[in-house]
Amino acid sequence: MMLRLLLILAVTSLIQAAPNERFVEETSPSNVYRVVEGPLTWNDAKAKCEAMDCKLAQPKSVQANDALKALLVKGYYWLGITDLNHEGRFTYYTDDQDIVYDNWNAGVPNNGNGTEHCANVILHSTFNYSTWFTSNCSEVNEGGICECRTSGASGDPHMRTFDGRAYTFQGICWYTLFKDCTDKSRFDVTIMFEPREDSTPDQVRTRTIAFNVTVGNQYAIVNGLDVTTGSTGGKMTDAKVITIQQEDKNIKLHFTSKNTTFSFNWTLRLHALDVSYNGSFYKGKLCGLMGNADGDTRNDFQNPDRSIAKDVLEFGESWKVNDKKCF
Ligand SMILES: [Ca+2]
Ligand SMILES: [Ca+2]
Repeated sequence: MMLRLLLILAVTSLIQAAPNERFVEETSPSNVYRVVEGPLTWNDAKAKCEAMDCKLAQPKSVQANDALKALLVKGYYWLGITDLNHEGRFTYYTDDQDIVYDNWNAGVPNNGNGTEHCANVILHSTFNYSTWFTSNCSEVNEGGICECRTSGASGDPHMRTFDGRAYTFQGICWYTLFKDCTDKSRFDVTIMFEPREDSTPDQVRTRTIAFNVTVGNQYAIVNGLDVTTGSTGGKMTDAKVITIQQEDKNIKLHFTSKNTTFSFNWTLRLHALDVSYNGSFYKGKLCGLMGNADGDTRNDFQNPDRSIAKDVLEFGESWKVNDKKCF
């Protein structure tokens, strides 16, 4: 019993530790790379990624590969690329498609002594380079790199809750993306959707154009690439200030409440807002379009009164912010 409890604790802390991660903005919804530390065989690494509803990484561009390399400390980390199915022809393990990008080290892949069928990426400690190699899949590496879809709003807009439930919702104007649903609500995040030009009377399509973060008496409104921050003059809370970094057409925003850090990555080009958090206090205590973050996808469509909505439309519309004007 004790051992079992310890094991559960160990697994929980692994998840909550939110391993170092890096967003990849080339896809919509965006991917995020996360390192799982080993020692791990290729199958171990694959299983660890899949347990987080992710897959072993399949970088398909220089940018993606750079994002992944930036996470490495030192050593070999598994990738989701293999020639197990057909010697010499490397494919993505999830769909067996030929790889479209590679960063092989010179002379690789060469199948080593005839047993090297799984790709890994190394950060060389002495020479400070990182390229791809192959190994025997049952060897242990320092870890693996997982590729995960992020939560948030993107594209049409496609929504993905904190617990990983994906859905499409076509609301117009402001909605509660998520908020602190405890009695002492410390923050809320709202998001604005507008109709896209390619909408027809029969089918409205929308996109995300702005979001608003309010933490205690501080707020930040991000509208396209315009950022407005200020104070509502209300009471101070224990929540820390909102921090914002702007890089080209991309805005990163963070805030911390109750030892939990919420991170936003806004990519204007894709109209994609990715959200993640690190910390355990808000498990099951959030509400809004991103669900309650209790780890269970089935109860994510809750209305503000906590009843389960009968469909996506009812759920989405129940989170409309009625006292807020559209731009
Ligand atoms: Ca091989
Ligand atoms: Ca849930």
